[in-house]
Amino acid sequence: MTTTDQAGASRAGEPEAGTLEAELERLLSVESFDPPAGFTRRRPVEADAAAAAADPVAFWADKARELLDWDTPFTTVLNDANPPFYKWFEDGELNISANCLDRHVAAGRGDRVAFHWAGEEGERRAVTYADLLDETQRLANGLRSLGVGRGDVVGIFLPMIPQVAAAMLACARIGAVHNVVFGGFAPSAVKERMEVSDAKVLITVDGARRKGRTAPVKAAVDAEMGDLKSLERIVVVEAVGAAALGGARAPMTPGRDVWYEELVAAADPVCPPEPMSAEAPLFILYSSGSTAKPKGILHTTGGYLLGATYTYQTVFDIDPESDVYWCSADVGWITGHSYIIYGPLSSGATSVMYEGAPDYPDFDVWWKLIDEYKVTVFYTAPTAIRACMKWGAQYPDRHDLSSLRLLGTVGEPINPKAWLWYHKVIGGGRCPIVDTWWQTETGAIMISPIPGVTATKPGSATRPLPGITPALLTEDGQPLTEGTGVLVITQPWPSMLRTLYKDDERFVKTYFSRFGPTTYLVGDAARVDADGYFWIIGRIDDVINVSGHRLSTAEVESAIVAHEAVAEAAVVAQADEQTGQAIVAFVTLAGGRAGDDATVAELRDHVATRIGKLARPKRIIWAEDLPKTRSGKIMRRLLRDVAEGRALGDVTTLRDPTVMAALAAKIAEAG
Ligand code: 6R9
Repeated sequence: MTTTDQAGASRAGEPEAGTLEAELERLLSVESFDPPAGFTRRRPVEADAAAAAADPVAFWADKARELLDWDTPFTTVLNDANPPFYKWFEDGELNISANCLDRHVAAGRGDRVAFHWAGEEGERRAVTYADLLDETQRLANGLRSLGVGRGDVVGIFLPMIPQVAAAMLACARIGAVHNVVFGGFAPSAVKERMEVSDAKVLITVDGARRKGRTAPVKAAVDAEMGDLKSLERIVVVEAVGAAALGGARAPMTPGRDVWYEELVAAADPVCPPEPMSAEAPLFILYSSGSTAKPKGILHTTGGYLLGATYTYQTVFDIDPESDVYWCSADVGWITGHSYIIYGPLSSGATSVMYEGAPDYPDFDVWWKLIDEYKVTVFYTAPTAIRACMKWGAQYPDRHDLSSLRLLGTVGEPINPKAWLWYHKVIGGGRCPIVDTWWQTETGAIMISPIPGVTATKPGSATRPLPGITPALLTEDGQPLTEGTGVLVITQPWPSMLRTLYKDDERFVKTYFSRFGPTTYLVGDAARVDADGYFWIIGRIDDVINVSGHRLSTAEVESAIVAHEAVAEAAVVAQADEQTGQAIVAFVTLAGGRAGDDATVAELRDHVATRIGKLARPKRIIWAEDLPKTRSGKIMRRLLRDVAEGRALGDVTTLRDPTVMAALAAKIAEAG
């Protein structure tokens, strides 16, 4: 692969011929990409779409029998008597950890690697299915000895280490409900989530490493959690040890705290899996929503596992014999739950689990790991791809990425330029890209290309998967076959959320009141084109109305970042006397370049040529960095606040809270 560093390519808006930049510019005019000729599917899918279209409920029943092992077969498939409280496979019983572990070991595949774990300082560890089954059984018994049983909530606050998989599966084994909190959250956020979910036990770690430093997690947890009544016990993984914590092991409170390693070593190694009702709660996950109070999204056993397993195998076309899969998300997000833990393990696949950041010890660490483990399928987020673009193609170019056969993205709309960069620089032009649209609430991927089958259009998640029925409605609920509208799902699907934990009322109000109890309100706006392809525009509140024309922040952002000087952009609306709303763009330039008036004019012209004059940003604010949540989503709400001169709201959920102060200072300076 010969590519050129993009920084070398920019000359007054005209990329030099033969450079990567010129090639990306050229590709921006290509609307649709057929499945690459060299890509051969490993799993058949032909029959699924027709079967699902003919009878979705029967389709899901067939898949549930084919893909999952049941202790008690179900006789009813969907109970829709009391919408929106749907039940799937309700008289069936199964255990998720048995589906993820025992059945593979029983079939003689215990030696297969479940996780190739890569530590931040270069450590390597291979965890086989047999290893994980052993640890899961012991931990399950250990948790039982601490009084955890069916229906009890167990908090999990762990970094990306193999114990996090054992912790989740141990809960599933004994019917406990896990509540994983992203390891990057502050202990106060952990406390809030433990409190609202009545967690009885918390599994955490002595310390967590990040980019060469060690955070004393247990000490910080202690400082917050002290007075929490419901929390009876804390289990502590000794991941970093005394030396990394300044000489002393993590503080332990006698009678309450127990070392994970001691608990596991002392436990009975055999723990038969509990047969669970298909509708038994599996986990609660607090969503990174745009409102202040987090929503405790509740998923149950059978339908969730079916959704995760079916979509994992279909969308990532996984052959567990030969593929090496890597999802770079954190297990603390739904993507980690469904596509690091449950989908891959239920399928018996081999994954990479990486502890660290993409830019430590150097910007090429991801590509180094892909080369080392010969990763075949890689799944990441657009924001990460844009960061890699900013660092430059020289980092991936240092490594052999020819093992890759399929690439995926998730989390936000991907702008065509990042899509094309991913396609060319990482995928070498030969890997299909699956842009997967879904949510914490949906449990599993809903709209996505099927690799090898669906022609892709950069920026579109393409078409719904079999058995999934998205639709567009106008503001007043009229169906739209083409154009822009509010995205809904018209029929229940197995992996849908069942409720918000202990808050049925908010569940109904949030998702099933605007268009009635049988129509799921997604919260995103979308466009459907003449080919029936879905283009997710963004959250409903991210749509900007300029002079009566609806524009999406994502669309304008995409146009801005298509300019070769731009690394990243976020667009928000600002109230405007003339046009109702006006567009404000926060822009980070590539290569640390500083913005000037000429660049402002150039960017405005650029947007005008790409979308139209009315999409031109009224203001462009140069930003060294943009405010992002820890999962990498740009917090436009905060940008609206600074743009409109309001006091800064809560910035504690930001990955880097100082970003906002820097932006506010910049705006004050500009007057
Ligand atoms: C899986 C996940 C859900 C929201 C969703 C939408 C946005 C996710 C997307 C996408 C465009 C994609 N989103 N995937 N937008 N294209 N491929 O991210 O779950 O954290 O709950 O976020 O993310 O706005 O509504 P979650």
